[in-house]
Amino acid sequence: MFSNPDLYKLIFGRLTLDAIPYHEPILVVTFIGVAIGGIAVLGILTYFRLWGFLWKEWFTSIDHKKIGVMYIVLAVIMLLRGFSDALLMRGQQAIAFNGSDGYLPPHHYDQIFTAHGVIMIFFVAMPFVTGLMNLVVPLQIGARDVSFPFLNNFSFWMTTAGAIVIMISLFVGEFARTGWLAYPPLSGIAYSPDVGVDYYIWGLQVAGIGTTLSGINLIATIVKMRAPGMTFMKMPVFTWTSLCTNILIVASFPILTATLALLTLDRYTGTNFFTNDLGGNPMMYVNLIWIWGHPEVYILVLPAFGVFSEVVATFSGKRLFGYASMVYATCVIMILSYLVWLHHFFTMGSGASVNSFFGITTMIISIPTGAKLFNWLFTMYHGRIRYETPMMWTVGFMVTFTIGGMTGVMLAVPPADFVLHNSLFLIAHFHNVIIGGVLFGMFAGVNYWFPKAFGFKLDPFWGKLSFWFWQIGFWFAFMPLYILGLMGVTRRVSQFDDPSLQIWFIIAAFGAVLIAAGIGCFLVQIVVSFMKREELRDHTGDPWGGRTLEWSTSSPPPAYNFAFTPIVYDHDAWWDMKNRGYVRPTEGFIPIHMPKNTGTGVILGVLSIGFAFGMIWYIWWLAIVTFVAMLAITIGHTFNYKRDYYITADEVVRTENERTKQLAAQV
Ligand SMILES: [Cu+2]
Repeated sequence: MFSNPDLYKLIFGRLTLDAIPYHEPILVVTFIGVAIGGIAVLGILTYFRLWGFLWKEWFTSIDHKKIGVMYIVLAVIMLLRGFSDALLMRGQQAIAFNGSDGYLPPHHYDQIFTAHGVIMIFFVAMPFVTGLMNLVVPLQIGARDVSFPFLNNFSFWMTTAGAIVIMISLFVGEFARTGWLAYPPLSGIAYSPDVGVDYYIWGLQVAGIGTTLSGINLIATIVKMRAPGMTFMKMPVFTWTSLCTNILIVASFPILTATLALLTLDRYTGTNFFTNDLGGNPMMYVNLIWIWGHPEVYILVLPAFGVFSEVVATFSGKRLFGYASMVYATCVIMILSYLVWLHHFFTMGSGASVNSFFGITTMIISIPTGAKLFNWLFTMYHGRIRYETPMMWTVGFMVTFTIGGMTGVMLAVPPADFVLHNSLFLIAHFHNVIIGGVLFGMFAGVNYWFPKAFGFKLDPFWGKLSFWFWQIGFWFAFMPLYILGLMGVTRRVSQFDDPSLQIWFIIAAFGAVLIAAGIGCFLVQIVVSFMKREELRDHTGDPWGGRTLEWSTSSPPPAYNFAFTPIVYDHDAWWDMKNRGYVRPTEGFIPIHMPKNTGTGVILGVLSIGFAFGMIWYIWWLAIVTFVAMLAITIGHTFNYKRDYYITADEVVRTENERTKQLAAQV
């Protein structure tokens, strides 16, 4: 069979043993590490017979709270991968001087910075944001779940499937060497004939389906499932930022899907959308990808802004200052984020008029962002501030993000950008706003809502230690890059000739090690908190003295969230209920209609990995079989009518009485 190349090709496409990178020592060591770790985890799950529990209670769950937690688990796992890439890059740049090649040859280094960008944006920041929105929004608006619970489970598994496709490229074949946005013509078949860019395309297309569908789901939820009385201007700020974020997702992710589809046609069928010749136009790709790309950065940071608004009001013990202006600022940022994309390539030569338009729109964004910052500061002003871990991350954000914002305004000035474009100054800037904004926001949100999801707080000692390592590590890691960028050092270079630059890269590498310690402390925080959960347990459901509806439920909330849908009179609905002397109902409970868990989402996720793998390696039979199977299962799922059940009134009574007892015990 193997002697017949045609038959071999028919079965295995372009997959050969050469695809296994056994000649790359770093990858071999990584593989052994991942294999041992994987076997250990599988062994523990099997030994403690946890598979059934995981399948029934988590993998097949259509409960928004559990799906939210699973998104965040995915984000943390991918953070470890994405950050190990960062450490590899920092290490390489710190030692590759004076003729030394370091330990990463250029073709490997290029894959690492490409994978780092792709993973951190699509498989760390996006799942983190989607996870928090899933966990919190239905509770904040007084809903039982999102509008389409099954679709929610399916969206999660498509995102996870995309992450797995990207991870497979580590050990079978190789990843793209194009940078995280795969600009053509480098990403075209002429310059990237191997599988790397195809891994990139199919990993993102699969995950993109999940993202777009969860965007639609959350918009429908926020618009249609608010508790009575919760008009738009009575929605919590986190829900507002989530609404704007999901509008941006639904408005921009289809552009990414279409752009990658055109690149796919160029690579698979020889069309010329983005080629150098035959009428192709690579700059059209660059425009399209940034028409998605810039809204994307606001898709990531708006929910973080929402987290900070909730945290600042709670830990200052004051009503959020300027609620209405906070809402308007969010909407203005949402709209403006669509009008600035060209600042990513002022150097394209589009002329002064076009550049100044995009320069000005970019600078204008700092106004609503500044308004938010002042609203947070005015909320803290004369507040009784409690520096719990979420508040530490929030104040750290205010300092870090503001500086990142200021360097953004510098880059928005076209003449300045002509000098700084694609330099390490730009690298420092976007890490400044993404780490200082998005990541700090996610850590603040996890520390703030963890007790709601699990019933106990996260350990504050390790939480604060993690915060300080991140905060200090960030400045050591990125301030040198600002300086190197001003000195004209370009991004994406794996070796340097000028020895005077080395000290800055060494300081930056030291910063990366401090951040690694911050991540380590976060993992220890999680483990220690589970071990000390009785000590950290919160029986009130409202450990921080919260203001919004999610704090009115028990922790964790029952599967149905609310036995009775609350009536809302204020955007601080729970605070208002507490002030009105809210009394928990103890009778009149009725059966609650609930959707059933289902394995269809997991199965479709697994099949989409098979489909992507078939497309990447030209194993056409595999792509066809999995595609047909996905269609059949989806259609079959729609005919499965036994997809719901009722929680009996007795069960509701039992759960609610348990809670009433807990609360009584607190008084
Ligand atoms: Cu931008």
